[in-house]
Amino acid sequence: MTVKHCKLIGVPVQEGAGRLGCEMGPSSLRTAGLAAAITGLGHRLSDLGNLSAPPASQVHHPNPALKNLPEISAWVELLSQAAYDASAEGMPIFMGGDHSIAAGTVAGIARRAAETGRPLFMLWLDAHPDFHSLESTVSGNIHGTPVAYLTGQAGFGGGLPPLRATLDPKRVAMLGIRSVDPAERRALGHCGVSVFDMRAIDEHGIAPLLSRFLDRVTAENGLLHVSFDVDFLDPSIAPAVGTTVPGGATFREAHLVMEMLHDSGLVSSLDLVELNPFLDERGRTATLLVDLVASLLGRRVMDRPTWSF
Ligand code: 4U7
Ligand code: MN
Ligand code: MN
Ligand code: MN
Repeated sequence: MTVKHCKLIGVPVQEGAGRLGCEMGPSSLRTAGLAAAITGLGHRLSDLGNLSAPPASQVHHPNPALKNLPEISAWVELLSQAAYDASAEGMPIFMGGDHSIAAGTVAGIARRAAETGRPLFMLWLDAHPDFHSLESTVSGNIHGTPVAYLTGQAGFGGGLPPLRATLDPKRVAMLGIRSVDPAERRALGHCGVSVFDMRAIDEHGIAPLLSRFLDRVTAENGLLHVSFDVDFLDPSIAPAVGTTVPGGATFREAHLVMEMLHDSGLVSSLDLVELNPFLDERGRTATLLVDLVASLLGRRVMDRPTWSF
């Protein structure tokens, strides 16, 4: 197994979500034993601590529904520099925080990738596509917008910082999608993102969908960022999330995704977002996330193959 240098970066942001609590995500993941799970697999670990909230930016946007735009805009600016710096070496793991943090983490990673000349791919594991613009969002919760921002869609000018490098929507795959707003559906219809919704998973199984995407990353010698929203998982196994949507990924589907990602050797950075410890039941969601990260980093039952047909 390849030894990785994992860098934990806590990002206590909750202003992008509709309710309080995601700020405690990094603490909950540490309490559930994330560091020990990583070092126990033989990897090197640096816990870089939590980033501190920057002063709010002076930004204005005509959509009156938007919540906490000056705070989130400042976080995105700070995070894109932090992610750029952290991605010079090793594998950054961003512990959110709500999903608005991806607007910053992936912006920084994309800038780094552009400099290295390798194409950046992104796997978006979520119940939601988070494909609103600042203009189309109805809830005004900015955690519903990062993918549209990162792929350079219109409707962010004057609100979030300009991107130094955008992500090619054709290099984005989404898995687990089951709640899409009308404006998102329209925008996704013609932009090139691969949306594997729950129906696709039911019909084809999660493995062939994922392996086709991973083959593309391999063929282009790409880097792969994984953005893991807790609501990708079914709420029956992961209750600690503000936006529960029934019919999510099962325990085994989620582990299989992580195991396949491990075997691909492609993952270069990771977000763990939307964990709301205030809504958890005796830490079970945080513990599940730690176990999923362990699968991503090489924990396995047996060394394959130990069977044949
Ligand atoms: B998450 C929503 F209306 N689309 O815009 C919105 F359904 O990071 C949800 O994926 C956004 O959890 C969910 O508020 C953002 C809603
Ligand atoms: Mn999300
Ligand atoms: Mn979601
Ligand atoms: Mn959510």
